[in-house]
Amino acid sequence: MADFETVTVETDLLICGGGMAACGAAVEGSYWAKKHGLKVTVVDKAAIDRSGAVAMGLSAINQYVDLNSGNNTLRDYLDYVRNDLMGITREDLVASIARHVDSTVHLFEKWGLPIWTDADGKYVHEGRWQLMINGESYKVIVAEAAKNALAEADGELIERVFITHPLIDDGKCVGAIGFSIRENKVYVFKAKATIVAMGGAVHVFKPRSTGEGFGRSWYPPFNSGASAFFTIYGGAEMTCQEVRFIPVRFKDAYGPVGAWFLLFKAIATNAQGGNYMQENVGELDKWEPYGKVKPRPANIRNWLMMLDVMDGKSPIYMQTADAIKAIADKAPDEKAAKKKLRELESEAWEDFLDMTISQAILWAATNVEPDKKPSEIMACDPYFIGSHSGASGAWVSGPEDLQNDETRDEYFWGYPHMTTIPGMFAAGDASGASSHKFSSGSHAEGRVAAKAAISYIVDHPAAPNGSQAQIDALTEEILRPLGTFEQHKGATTDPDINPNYIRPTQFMYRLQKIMDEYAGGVSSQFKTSDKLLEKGMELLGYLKEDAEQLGAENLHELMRCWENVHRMYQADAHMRSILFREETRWPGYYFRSDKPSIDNENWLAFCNCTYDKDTGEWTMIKRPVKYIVAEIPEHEGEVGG
Ligand code: SFD
Ligand code: AMP
Repeated sequence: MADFETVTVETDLLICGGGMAACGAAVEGSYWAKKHGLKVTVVDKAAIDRSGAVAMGLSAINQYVDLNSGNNTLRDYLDYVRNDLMGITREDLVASIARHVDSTVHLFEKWGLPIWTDADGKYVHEGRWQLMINGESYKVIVAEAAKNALAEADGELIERVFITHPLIDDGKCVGAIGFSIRENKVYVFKAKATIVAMGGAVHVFKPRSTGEGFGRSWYPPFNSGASAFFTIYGGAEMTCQEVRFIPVRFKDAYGPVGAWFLLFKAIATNAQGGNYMQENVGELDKWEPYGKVKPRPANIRNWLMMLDVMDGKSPIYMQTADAIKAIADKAPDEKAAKKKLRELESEAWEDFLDMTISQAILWAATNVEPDKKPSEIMACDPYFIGSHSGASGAWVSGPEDLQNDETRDEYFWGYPHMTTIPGMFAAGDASGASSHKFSSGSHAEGRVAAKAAISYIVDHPAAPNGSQAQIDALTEEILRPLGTFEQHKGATTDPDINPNYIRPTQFMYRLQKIMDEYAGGVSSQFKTSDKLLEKGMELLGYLKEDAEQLGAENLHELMRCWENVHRMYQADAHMRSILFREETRWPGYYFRSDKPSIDNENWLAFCNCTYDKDTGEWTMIKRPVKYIVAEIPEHEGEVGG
């Protein structure tokens, strides 16, 4: 095996990831770091101009609370999120983000993001909380602002370095370790505070798109659970690991549906033309009180559709043509109607060209003209994305001013958005129980976390000392797959078939098969049970043993190895949490056939867990759900506000 050089980076604030949350943290963190003469370092596995979930762009900003208009209050947004997650949410965290998100959106516009405006110059809303944008270059614009802020504060950006593990010293987070995916270098980051912002996890479950379409997914396959593993392995308390997100998407190329349901006011029907949201309304009685709220929670919308699918009433269609016609028919005359039709057709295509290009390609490949015929939609494979309508992530402290006597002891421990490990903060998909933050809210959460991390550093100025023994042990473990492959590659004529090692793709297929069949994946119609989960966890145990035998031919494969180890820990936390929560609370996300109903009496609670890396033991913890009752102090501030 080639020799590896070790590069040690000493910094004050380390930001792991270069996506939406990290870019927010870089901008805000650099502002406060400059004031205190501190250094900020951002590290990403890719190039941040086009990295993470927003790499391809987006066609909407899904969190804009519009507080200044007087149309909405923070309380309105909290009620929306609490109901959409069937009661399980940290209102203090949702409020902490929601009171800053509008200012973040205004910054995006100042930095050059085209937000649609109407004839009066007002933002065009996709829905009550969502704005339409021309977002193909969204990430490039946000990354540029982050880079400028870093440069202005003498910070640094390190790209193409894959973070694998946290460095922990005496129960505190003192940095991170990883390796370059371009050169034979191990990177050791020593930091006084670290923000985890490496996104969520995809491909833990077998995707619907297999074979030639394997790479297709809605959430990006290159977000592979690094945040979850970093916090789990560091010993941080995790929350809502059972709350996966299953988005309904245009079939086989994963185009989002929000613009169609909200902006185009389209309806979806079963193959017989039946509107399942109306025809299955009786089912809602079973999921009180959340089944009856409006808008129906995202999982309930899924569930009513799945009932028709299980009844053999597929395909399910998004009635795009009817929706476009209904809007065009409102035009004053035929000429205006024709013009409106062309406008709508281009908006329909742009919706995907700005965000999920493969959907536009598949539409073209299957002669779809959205103004002429409907398109199939379906429920996707499960994702772990705490920033959308899922909730999985690390358990973090709320801001002090949003606590009350009920919540303070449970939800506040010193620094907003800090995990239970001192010096380790989390934002975006990395932090849990604060759903519906999306791209803008993740950026805002990164800002809040960075400001808090700088205060933590000012209060704890001592230089971090990651133990050399820990660094050496982790370096050996990180590089081991390269040695394993090198040592055994000659044992067979086909490098893929070798009794001495398992290659990362084979490892991932095995993980996905276990999750798909035992933890309620696509092929088991999202259903599982205690017996299935227990068997799945037994098989996951063997996979964990086999992880010792991972083999990597080069740096790219080494990254694939660690992506899959990260996915495996996300899978483990997921199965344990579904088993721990003895009810079905999110039909449409997963259904426990041994516990088929919601139990608000016993399970209106958070399902948390911790992992001890030294013993390999998991501990499950039940935490109370407490809501904010008092009037919520609003706070609108520019960077540094
Ligand atoms: O409608 C490592 N999202 C949407 N949000 C919106 O506001 N509007 C939309 O229209 C949205 N739509 C949408 C969305 C996402 C996707 C994929 C599609 C459509 C197709 C959601 C947002 O994108 C999402 O909420 C935020 O991006 C989450 O932000 P954050 O920061 O938690 O994750 P990230 O941006 O993916 O960044 C993660 C970064 O980490 C890096 N990384 N770096 C080093 N080492 C490792 N081991 C790492 N692992 C990962 C990544 O490279 C990345 O830079 S709609 O469909 O929902
Ligand atoms: P999606 O395209 O599914 O990611 O949704 C984008 C945004 O629209 C998210 O905020 C969703 O919660 C919201 N949304 C999508 N479909 C509906 C619907 N049928 N009713 C209300 N909100 C929706």
